Amino acid sequence: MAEYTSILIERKQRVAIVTLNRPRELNALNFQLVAELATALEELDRDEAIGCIVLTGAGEKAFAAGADIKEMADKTPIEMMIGGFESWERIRRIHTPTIAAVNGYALGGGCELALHCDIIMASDNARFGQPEIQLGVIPGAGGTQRLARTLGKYRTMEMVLTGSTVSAKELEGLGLVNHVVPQAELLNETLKLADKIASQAPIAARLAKEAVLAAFDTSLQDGLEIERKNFFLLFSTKDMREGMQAFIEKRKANFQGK
Ligand code: CO8
Repeated sequence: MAEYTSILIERKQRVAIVTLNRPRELNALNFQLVAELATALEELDRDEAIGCIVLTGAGEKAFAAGADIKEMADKTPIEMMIGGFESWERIRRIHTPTIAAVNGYALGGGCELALHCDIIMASDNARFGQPEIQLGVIPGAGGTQRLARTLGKYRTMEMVLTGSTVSAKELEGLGLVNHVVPQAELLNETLKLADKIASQAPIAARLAKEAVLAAFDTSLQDGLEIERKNFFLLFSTKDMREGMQAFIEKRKANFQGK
């Protein structure tokens, strides 16, 4: 693995835990951190031993309190454009299932990073928000689009136009957070879910993720087409033979990722 200064990586069997590690700045996302994160996620994505990636923040206060305002404050539009925004596109293209374990504030780019993940677990003290409007800007890493697709127009407008934060509990009810758990149990509960995902047939998990994400990018017809093609494609895998044979023989499947 490459050397990283702003993130930590830990492996637990088939699960990788990536921790945003700038706790004194509430894990504010400077350009270096986001670039490191993109590189690390790509490395883990290529690693066949990893079946699920958990993303969390160091400390008890924040997942990430947004883009680093001190770094951004005197930037020009061109500097913002060439400063590394493509890292977000790289994060978006990760095939391995990802889970955000949101352990406190997920604000601005921090909320958007959680929204890049496939599942969002949150501690009971977690708060989400897009406070950019209070800084004279708007979300820039997908917040307006991903929130609108999940929460609908009206709740999204309220969040984006006021910058007010919303509790994890409320967002659980609105379908944006999968489960809210006490902070002390967040990582363990997330790892249980991650283990379960990582124990599935890996190619099926990737193609399932791709098919679900297609629902956000394509028409229903195109999405159905992608699902069907992925479904047929899986009949070329050894894991599909193994999964069905194991069912017939009433034993646990032993998936190999082939
Ligand atoms: N950037 C830089 N430093 C930060 C940030 C941030 N986003 N958030 C917190 N910090 C720093 C504080 O400056 C402080 O440092 P210091 O001790 O040196 O003064 C330290 O972290 C602790 O923070 P606070 O003292 O403020 O802690 P509080 O508990 O009083 O408050 C809050 C916690 C409410 C989270 C508060 O820190 C806050 O409001 N933070 C800013 C939240 C925000 O506005 N986020 C949006 C940023 S804009 C954005 O995300 C645009 C996204 C565009 C795409 C992504 C590109 C990467």
